[in-house]
Amino acid sequence: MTHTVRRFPLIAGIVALAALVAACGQTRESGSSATVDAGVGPAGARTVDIAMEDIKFDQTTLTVKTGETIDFRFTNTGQVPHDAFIGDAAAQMEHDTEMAEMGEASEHPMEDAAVVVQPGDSGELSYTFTEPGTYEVGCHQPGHYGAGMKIDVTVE
Ligand SMILES: [Cu+2]
Repeated sequence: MTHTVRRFPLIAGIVALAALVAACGQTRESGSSATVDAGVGPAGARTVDIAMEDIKFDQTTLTVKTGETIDFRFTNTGQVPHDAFIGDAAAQMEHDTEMAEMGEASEHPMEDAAVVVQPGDSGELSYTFTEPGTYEVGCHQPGHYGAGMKIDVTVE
């Protein structure tokens, strides 16, 4: 009869162990699912300093990642006004034609992707390159783009 008495603690122990294993399994699952979203974060804008000289930018190429935002900081170290217009080659040609037709006395048209910088001054232009491809930063003061005042931007 003494055997019957010993069985109860043994069964209770197995039940307690099974409950403990189940509890551990649940904790591990919820912990791993919480780490899945942790890798996604906002990408910070990159600042690129560029000097405007007579008649060129001090750098001629730039490579950016698709979706990257560049904060351009232009400093005009030359003697004449310069500007920067961002767009693909077709947009550059179209913009250059518009600027030439307006003449030297006209004001630069105010556009989102353009900034005019007077001699000794500086200007900023923030631009997000949303599509892969080739773009340009061109100066469209009369004759400047034609003289090669541009930066080739590769978006990869
Ligand atoms: Cu220029």
